[in-house]
Amino acid sequence: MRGSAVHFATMPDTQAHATPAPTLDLLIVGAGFAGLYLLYRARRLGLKARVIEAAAGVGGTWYHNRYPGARVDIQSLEYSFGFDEALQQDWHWSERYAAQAELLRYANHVTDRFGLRDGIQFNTRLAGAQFDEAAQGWQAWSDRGERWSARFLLLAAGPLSTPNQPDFPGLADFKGRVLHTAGWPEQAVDFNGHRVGVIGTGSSGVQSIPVIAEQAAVLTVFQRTATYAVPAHNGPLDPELEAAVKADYPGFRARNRKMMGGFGSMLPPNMFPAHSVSPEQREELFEARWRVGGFGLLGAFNDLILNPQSNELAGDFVRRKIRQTVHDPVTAEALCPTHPIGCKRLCVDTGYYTTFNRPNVHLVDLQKAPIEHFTPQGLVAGGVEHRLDTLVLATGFDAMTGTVLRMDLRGRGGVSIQDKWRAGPLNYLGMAVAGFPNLFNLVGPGSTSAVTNVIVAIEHQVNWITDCIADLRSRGLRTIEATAEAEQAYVAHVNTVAARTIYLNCNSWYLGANIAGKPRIFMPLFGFPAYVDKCDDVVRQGYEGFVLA
Ligand code: NA7
Repeated sequence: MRGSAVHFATMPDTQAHATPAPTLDLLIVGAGFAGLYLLYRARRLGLKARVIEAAAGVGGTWYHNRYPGARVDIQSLEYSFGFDEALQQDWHWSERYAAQAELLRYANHVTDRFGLRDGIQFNTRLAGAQFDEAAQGWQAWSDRGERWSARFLLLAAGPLSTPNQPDFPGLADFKGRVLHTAGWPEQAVDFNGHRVGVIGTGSSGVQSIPVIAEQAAVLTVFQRTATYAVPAHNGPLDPELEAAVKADYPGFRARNRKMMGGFGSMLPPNMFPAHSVSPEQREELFEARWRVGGFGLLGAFNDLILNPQSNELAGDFVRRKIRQTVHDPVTAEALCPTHPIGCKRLCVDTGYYTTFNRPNVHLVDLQKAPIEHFTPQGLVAGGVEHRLDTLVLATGFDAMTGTVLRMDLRGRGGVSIQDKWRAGPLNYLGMAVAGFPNLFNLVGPGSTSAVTNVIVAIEHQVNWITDCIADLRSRGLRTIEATAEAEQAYVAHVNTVAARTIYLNCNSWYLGANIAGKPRIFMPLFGFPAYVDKCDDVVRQGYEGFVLA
């Protein structure tokens, strides 16, 4: 057991002398898929749990990202819960890639099917929490001053939940409507007759641009980095495929868990490198995967993410597709990305490149014409004023750490998470933080979340964490805390794995490179099966790397 002297500098006064045992076993922050499954699991284990959620409803990312065209980029038969056989048999996805509204219906269905709603307090944002040495638990408070005490604090606030709002000069003077894809209004937005500008060409831009273009009088796309998009070939879910998967859903889930990204067993990667076949065969293999659509293109060969030369062949294949699709050669060239494919998350699109053949759509290459400032009527880029009625910021997120770093979290000795993570998000197993006992951060830095099927990652982490808590309880133990040594070694491991890939060779949100001043460090762990093995091994070794007390 560690020392107990602590000064609760930021905790509300009434709690400074609180020492009784925590009233909750678990305080869960967030009612997205991770928070919902945590609550389900906690209740099955007889743990007293409460979820607090900043939004007015469940669904997390699918609650907030209601922009036109928003849909999942992993097939819905895969991007869905596998923990309950009846749920996965009963639920029917209407499309191969479900749209946001259907995903939100699914989140609500799961909530009500398992009677979870009464365990969730909506419109409540966690403001801060302090580890209470005397009570061996967490004292937490909301932005409205409500308070909770819990043995464990489980952060399920999402890796992509704090929108990136770039500070463009003069934006406050702009008189038109400003929308962010990650905070879209609930009511449908009408673009008819509008001059619309979209800044950002990641997944959110790539999905929304074709839909907005159909309505807007003029759409101007402001692109800082050209993106790779592969076709989704979305459509109604094939009933034969659905029946085949449902005939052995547990087997299908198990096969997916063996895949690097926790999905993709329907089209496994070819187990030979790109240079082992002739150029003609290579082209055929890329073509075959392009026809299927989705992330499978990156599995055309087993070294596309590892070998820059092989990666370049895949990038070149997509660039040729872009040049074949986009009629205007100048626009086509500007749309051709130059960074390694897959280094930033690949976009899965419906009609993105063809949208640039529409007469009402214009591309502004910000590399050549940077945004200078906003005016009341629009924005000036490269000396040219673009008049806009509506501006859509598709500028992404302060990913993986942004939401946690906006909380006033204090561990042992009042050390803040901001100090702890100043040089980057130290963590062990992508869940625990030394000096912050009984705190688990889900699908955050060090987890495989961002480079896997996040629902598979969530189910694994929730199972691991709740099993751990049940185990501690059965042994009469109150705290679990990662050691600083385990944490250092783990973060080094995450970066060693990344260094073997092409993931360090671009400015992605995986590296925090999209946010000025954020430490450049690769945050997700690549490789789901090895991560599962590592987590299992830690348990087998008696929670190696943790101190239990
Ligand atoms: P992303 O993928 O981070 O994309 C954000 C886009 O916004 C990207 O093109 C950025 O360019 C651009 N951006 C960001 N800041 C600026 C500024 N200041 N000026 C111009 N352009 C800017 O976010 P998404 O919401 O599209 O997708 C996030 C994830 O959600 C996605 O990966 C899927 O997992 C689902 P950059 O590339 O940084 O030059």
